[in-house]
Amino acid sequence: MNEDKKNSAEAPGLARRRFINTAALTGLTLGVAACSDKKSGDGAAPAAGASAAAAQHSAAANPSHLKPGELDSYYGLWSGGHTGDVRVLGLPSGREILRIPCFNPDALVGWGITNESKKVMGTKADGSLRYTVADTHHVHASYKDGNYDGRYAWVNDKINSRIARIRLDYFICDKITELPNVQGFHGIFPDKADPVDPKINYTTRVFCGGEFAIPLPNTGTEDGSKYRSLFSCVDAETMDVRWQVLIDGNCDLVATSYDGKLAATNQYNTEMGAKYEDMMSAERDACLFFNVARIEAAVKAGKFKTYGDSKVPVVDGTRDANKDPKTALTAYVSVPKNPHGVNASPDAKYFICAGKLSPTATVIELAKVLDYFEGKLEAPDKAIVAEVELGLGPLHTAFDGRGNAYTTLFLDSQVVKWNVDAAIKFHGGDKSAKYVVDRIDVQYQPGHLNASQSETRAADGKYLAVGCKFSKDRFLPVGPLHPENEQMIDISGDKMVLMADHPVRGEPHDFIIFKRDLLKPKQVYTLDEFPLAVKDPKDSGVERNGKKVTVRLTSLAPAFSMREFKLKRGDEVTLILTNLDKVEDLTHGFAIPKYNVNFIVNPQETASVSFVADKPGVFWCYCTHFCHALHLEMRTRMIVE
Ligand code: CUK
Ligand code: CUA
Ligand code: CA
Repeated sequence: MNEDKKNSAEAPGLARRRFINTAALTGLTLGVAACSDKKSGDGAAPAAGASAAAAQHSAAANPSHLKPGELDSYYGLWSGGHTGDVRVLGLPSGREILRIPCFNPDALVGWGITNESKKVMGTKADGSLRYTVADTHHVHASYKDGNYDGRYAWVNDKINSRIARIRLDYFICDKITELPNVQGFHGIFPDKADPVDPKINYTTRVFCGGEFAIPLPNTGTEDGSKYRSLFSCVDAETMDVRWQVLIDGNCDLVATSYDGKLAATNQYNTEMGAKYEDMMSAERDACLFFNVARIEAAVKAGKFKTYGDSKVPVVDGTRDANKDPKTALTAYVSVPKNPHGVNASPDAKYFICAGKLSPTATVIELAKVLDYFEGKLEAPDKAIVAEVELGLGPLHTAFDGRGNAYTTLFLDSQVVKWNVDAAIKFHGGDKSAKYVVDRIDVQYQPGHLNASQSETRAADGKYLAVGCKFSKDRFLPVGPLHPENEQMIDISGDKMVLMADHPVRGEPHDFIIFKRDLLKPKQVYTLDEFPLAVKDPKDSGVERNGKKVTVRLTSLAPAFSMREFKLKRGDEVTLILTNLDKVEDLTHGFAIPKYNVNFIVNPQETASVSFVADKPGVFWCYCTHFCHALHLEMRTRMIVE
């Protein structure tokens, strides 16, 4: 792999634009060397990669170099992968500003330690956390009028099929829902409008794709032909699962239309294979469209089943049950071999599926899909308006709002910029239409990419971030585990220009980038947000009810409201701490030695912990978050008699 990639980085160009043949895919991991010699006919294919290094921004004019004290102009929300969190970056600098713990415990804030966070995360009967592993891939935010409205973001947990919601006023996870009868919950996308009610021009649903088929209900059958995947709809406000659709094949990523009428998932396993050879045996898979209004009408009409313990209505979206387009809930548009990624263009007209094992991207016109559902188009495949070659291993696509698409080529280690209208012309027979506009080498093996505002009607074509899965030689070596390389590219001109490399802690997948003025974050909580708030230091104290003891405390730099508090061995203690400091950035911590307790309270925040006082002694509870010149002196004694 090293040699291949080195060679290809040094000598990019036409020779590398090749088909992947199926036989070669056994060595898929970066199997560039195994490709056939056939050249792609992508019409233009300028060998622009070679000039990329030369064209890098000079340091002086590089927009990613902010002066000290200068603020970024964009927020980026990044998934954290199997760290289970969401990261907030400032762009174009690429500086990481915050990690928002969601599914996994987090030592900085005490996520998974406090009762409040445990309630969000979910606990077992004994009060311990239900899960402490997760895998976040896709972050998307709530919409209004085709742009982000700054209310929420959602992220998936692929391991345990959970969806988490993040409040974008406080940048905290406030709800987590586990999807029933689903494994490998992967793609996620909020809707942007209601399919029926024009007054609802904002997000009310979040769609979730189940990637791994399982028996329904999951009884441990070995017979893979009985396994099924479900596509789920979660209520954006209540976070309840509204309905699910039984489908043929699997779900991967998810996209939604701007009119709210359509959701779609790309399918790489239409074969419903249990082994990868089977999953790649068909020449074409699909992009599966859901008619949201019809599904909800079917649920209302009681045309559903339920599986196992779940009460969630499941409608039938299989091919056999949906042959009549005029009543169909679903439409399967065929897409070449194991597509990965489905992305909605900012002009609201197209969904684009990348081929992954095919060097192509498929452009599907949404108006035609709607025509199909009205019986005005013979077959779902007639909605395909372009299928063009881009290069090896196309995965994800972003947009600049000027008619251009940017697709990652995993195997080629490139981003290709291509013009959607020109691709449609080329596909329509105009072989003079040059749809490939530019290519740039990236370092290395890009997965997701996204451009500023790309997933909104307000795509602004300024910056493109590329999530390179391998960084290899781009940073100082730190042993066998490499960071990933999030690269920043300026896409404001005709040519893409590499601005910066950023090492990021593994293992992000997807991200969104949007203008900073779309968010109005609050920096101080209000006491009333917390039912347990200790609003006055005078309310501090130890309240005993048999063995159950409640300790109420406040913090105000540089002291806690009690200098010491007394407990008896065996007490079942709940300790509630309210931070009465109102100053922005004045956070306190609270650690109890030998009791495995540490958490923080932000200004005007209340948090609580519960534990059994099973170890006698004197325990210096101290402030762990630097707050004041007397931070080290900020302590209280817990005396367990
Ligand atoms: S998937 Cu990771 S690179 Cu989970 Cu969005 Cu395509
Ligand atoms: Cu309070 Cu440090
Ligand atoms: Ca397949």
